[in-house]
Amino acid sequence: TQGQVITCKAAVAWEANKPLAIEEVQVAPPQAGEVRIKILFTALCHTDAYTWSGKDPEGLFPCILGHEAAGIVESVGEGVTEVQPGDHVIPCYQAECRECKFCKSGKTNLCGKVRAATGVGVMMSDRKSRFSKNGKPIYHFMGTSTFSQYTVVHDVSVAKIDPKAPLEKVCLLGCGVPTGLGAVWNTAKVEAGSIVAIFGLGTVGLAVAEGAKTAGASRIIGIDIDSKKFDTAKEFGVTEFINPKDHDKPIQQVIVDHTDGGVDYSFECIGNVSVMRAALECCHKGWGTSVIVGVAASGQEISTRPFQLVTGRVWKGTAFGGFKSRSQVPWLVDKYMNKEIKVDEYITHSLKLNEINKAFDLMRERGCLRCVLEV
Ligand code: NAD
Ligand code: AHE
Ligand code: ZN
Repeated sequence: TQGQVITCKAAVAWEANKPLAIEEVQVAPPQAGEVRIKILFTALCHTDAYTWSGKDPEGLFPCILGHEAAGIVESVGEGVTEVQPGDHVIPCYQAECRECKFCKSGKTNLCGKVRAATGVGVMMSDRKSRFSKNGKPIYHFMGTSTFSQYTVVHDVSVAKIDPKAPLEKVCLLGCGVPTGLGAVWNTAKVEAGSIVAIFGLGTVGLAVAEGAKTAGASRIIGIDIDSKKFDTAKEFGVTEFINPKDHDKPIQQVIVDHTDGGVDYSFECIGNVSVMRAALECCHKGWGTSVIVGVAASGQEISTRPFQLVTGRVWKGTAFGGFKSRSQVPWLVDKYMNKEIKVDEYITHSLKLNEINKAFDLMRERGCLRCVLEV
């Protein structure tokens, strides 16, 4: 198949909110600096649902969504040296070129090399898509497009991993789990003994709990409007639960009252701008730090009294938990293989690619964390 167009199945989002359609699509060979990957397993993340909803300002249709996956390199374009056909890989929506201003700064995991192209659904070299159906182009998504049996990505967006790792599990290390762990370890740098509050106990929030537990947090307060989340959350390290629906007072006040003035660190893992405000305002005066992880829709804005920051609270955000993707995803896979981090525990459902609409329905149901699709 090397050098040839591959026809394969993919779930195409033709329009916002219209059910995805399983289609035969054409996938062009990788050009210079590109890698074609046979995707074996992909999970669904709430960011896929967000873009599909039409609320993502970068959402373009028709497109092939998906960004939490694992597969095997099928072929590589000219000049690609770090991976070769047969390598087991995780596509990374956050690239790492190691050459750009961002990568060299030592201050961020964001990479500038291909971001301009991945934000508009094309490849960097010719600003064109490698996907088409009957000659009509279909946009890429987040530089990954994993809801397809084959995808083409930039070489700076591919992490080569231990071939012994089970791909049906480690696909989760493409987004949600690293995001939560890294929000604690890299972005907030939570110290032992800290009091932590987590808003939203989905996959990302539970991974924050796991990260906080390993960092030695003394109290881990989980806040969710779905009390069913509390039983599972205990297994991930949450020590106390608050359902805002059980209280008349604003949730930030409830937390401040419970913690002798506020928490050391808080994490918003929902994507709700009023909860983001509460997450900042439940932080302790003088030092409390709040990290925004959730993705909010186009047009949504955060607000608080500047006095909250004047009096020492810090507002931060994180993308992919601050992890350098190509360098650190393989390390996370090794940690999983050594049983140092959970992954299996986040997988509540497994389906086939052609059941993808059912998988999106499941995401809205209680008890669903990650659904993994066999592609
Ligand atoms: P999820 O839907 O599984 O989890 C969200 C949780 O929040 C659910 O348990 C829900 O019951 C709870 N919730 C909803 N509204 C609430 C409210 N008002 N108060 C308290 N709890 C509430 O989602 P997820 O997959 O864990 O993702 C969480 C967010 O993180 C999404 O916005 C996603 O797009 C974003 N995300 C960001 C990054 C990043 O790099 N920054 C990476 C992955 C995901
Ligand atoms: N196009 C969206 C951007 C949403 C966003 O912030 N994405 C996160 C990853 S979410 C993964 O589930 C991210 O990494 N952002 C950094 C980046 O470079 O996109 C919007 O709302 O505009
Ligand atoms: Zn995601």
